[in-house]
Amino acid sequence: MNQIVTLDEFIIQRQKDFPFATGELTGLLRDIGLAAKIVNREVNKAGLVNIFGLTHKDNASGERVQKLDIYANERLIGCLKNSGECCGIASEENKTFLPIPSLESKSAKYVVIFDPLDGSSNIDVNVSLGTIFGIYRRVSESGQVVLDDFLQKGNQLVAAGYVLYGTSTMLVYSTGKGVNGFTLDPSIGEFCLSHRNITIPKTGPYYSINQGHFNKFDKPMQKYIHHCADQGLGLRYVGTMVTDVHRTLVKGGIFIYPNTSSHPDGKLRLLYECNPMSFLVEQAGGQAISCKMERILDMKPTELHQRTSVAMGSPMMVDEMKTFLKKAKAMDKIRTA
Ligand code: AHM
Ligand code: MG
Repeated sequence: MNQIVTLDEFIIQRQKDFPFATGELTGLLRDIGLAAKIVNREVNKAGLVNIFGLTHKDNASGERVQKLDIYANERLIGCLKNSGECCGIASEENKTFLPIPSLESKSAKYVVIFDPLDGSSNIDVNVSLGTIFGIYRRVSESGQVVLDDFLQKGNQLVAAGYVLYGTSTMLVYSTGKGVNGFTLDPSIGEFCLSHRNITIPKTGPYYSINQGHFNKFDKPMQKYIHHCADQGLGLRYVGTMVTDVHRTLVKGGIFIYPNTSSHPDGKLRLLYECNPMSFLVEQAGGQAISCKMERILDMKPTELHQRTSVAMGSPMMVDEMKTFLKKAKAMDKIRTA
C-alpha cells in the first residue's frame, strides 16, 4: 500500500521550504483545512436538513445570498478568528474587511481573503461548489489592519487555494512552489495527497464560458468563441468557477468570463476569485489575463469588491486567444474607421 500523506503532514513538511518560517502560515493553512471539513459536512447534508433556500438578504455586491453561503462564511471567519495567525479577513459576503484583534501578546502578520461558497447559484441543484482563499502578509506595521493590507496585487500572494465540494471533496493549494491537491477521505476525515505537483497541460480539449451571454460579448470575443467551436473544442461550463478552473488545471483548456454589456468590467471579483485562482493557474504553468490583456496578478486593486474580466488556462491557448483578439480588435478598428 502506498504511504498516505495527509494535508497536515504535507503542510508541516513543506514548512522546511521556507528557512525562516515561524509556523504561522502552516497554522493558518491547517485552520483553513479544518474549516473546509466543517463546510464540507454541511454541504454534503444540505439536502437532508432545511438549510436550502434564500435568506432574502443581499450580499455586498447586491446579489441574493443563500443560507449555505452564510454558514460557510461564519465557519471560515470562526476558524480564522480562533487561529491567532490571522489579523484580518475580507470575505465576498461582507461589505468591508474584519479586523481581528490579536490574541494575548501575539501579533499576527497575515490577512486572509476568501469567497466562502463559490457557485452559490448551484446550491439548490446539487452541483459542485467551492471555497476560494488567498493569504497575504499585512503591509501595515502594527495595530489594527487597514484597507491597504487587503488591496494588494495578486503577485504579493503568499499562498492561495480552493476547496472543491464535488463528487469527492478536494483541497488544492500553493505557497508559490507548485500546486498540490488533496482528496478528503471521509472514512478517516483527512485530506490525503492525491494530486502531487499539478501541471496544467500546454493545450487542452475544452473552452469554458457562459455562451448564453453571447449577445452581450463584444465583437472580437464573439469571433473568438466561433473560432473555438470551429477548432472542434468541446464546451464545458458548470457555472462554479472553482469547478471549471479545476477541470482546466487537470485536463487543460481555457476558462473565460469576459466583460459583457451588462457587466462592462466583468462579473468575477478580482480579490476573492480571480487573484487566488490566477496564482494557482500560474503556479501550475498556465496563464491568467483580463480581456484587456493585463496579467491578472499585476492588477492593482482599488476596492475590495472590484470585478474584472478574466481568461485563464493552458499557456498555448491563452497565448492564442491573445493573438486572436488583438487581430480581431485591429480589424474592427479598421472597419469602423
Ligand atoms: P458566486 O461567487 O456568487 O457564486 O458567483 C461567482 C460564479 C462563478 O463561480 C461562476 O464562474 C460564475 O459566477 C457564473 O456566472 P454566470 O451564471 O453568469 O455564468
Ligand atoms: Mg464566487
